[in-house]
Amino acid sequence: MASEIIKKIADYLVAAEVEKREVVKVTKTIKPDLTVEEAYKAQELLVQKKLDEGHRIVGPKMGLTSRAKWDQMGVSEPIYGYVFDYMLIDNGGVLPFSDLIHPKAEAEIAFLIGEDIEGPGITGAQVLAKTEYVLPALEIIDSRYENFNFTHTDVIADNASTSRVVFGNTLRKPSEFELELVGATLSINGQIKELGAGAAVLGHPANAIAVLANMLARKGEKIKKGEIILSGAITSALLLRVGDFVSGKFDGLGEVTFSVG
Ligand code: 0L1
Ligand code: MG
Repeated sequence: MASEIIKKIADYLVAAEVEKREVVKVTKTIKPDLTVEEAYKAQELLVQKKLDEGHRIVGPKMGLTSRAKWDQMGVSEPIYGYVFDYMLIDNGGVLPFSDLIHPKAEAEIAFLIGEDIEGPGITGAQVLAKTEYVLPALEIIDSRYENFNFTHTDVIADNASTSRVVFGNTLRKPSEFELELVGATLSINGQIKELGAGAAVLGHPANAIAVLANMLARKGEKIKKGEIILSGAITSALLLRVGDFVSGKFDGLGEVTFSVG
């Protein structure tokens, strides 16, 4: 049973998303000593609220999957959140800026899961064996906190800044690739602004999905067949502005684009 304060945190963050306004971080306002366990409990309540409203989970997503982000945040573990159906934007479509607060885009490889994956002890190789397809994606993160100013536990409670996702149209078998070597560029208005390779994500994007399976196992949950899971950012996130045309190009996986309207 969640405590009143955990419910208050979930309500605070849902309201910020719905009202499209940034808020001061939870650890400065509601609970300075928010633990990782409490933060995931608040995230669970937030997720349940969305399910109760009739939204459907597309899949979990991984965040903070690069060493650079860990060093920046002073942590050594990735985090997860959930992508919902209302967050999807068609490849080539328009992201209405007025729906969000201060969106940023990052390039990621997504995994379409072919069989349930149940931790603990899952490895990247096991994830690859149970992955039906991989596909390119652009994630749009939109922290509900002012100036993206948060701690590790704040961002967990805020559903890992999850906001919108554009999936590419090319589905490929993971066996066709060395995913750690897949290069990606992230361009705005035709200019490459960021680039990287799959290895930026815990050495191999499948490792991030393995970590997710092992984290979910701690609460008796598993990755489910049919889920499409973002494995974490290959590039840094770029702040978006109205009028931007955003393109992510992935070696062998194709291009994903959207415009900011
Ligand atoms: O998807 C992500 O890696 C975002 C994790 C949260 C950190 C951020 O909002 O920058
Ligand atoms: Mg991400």
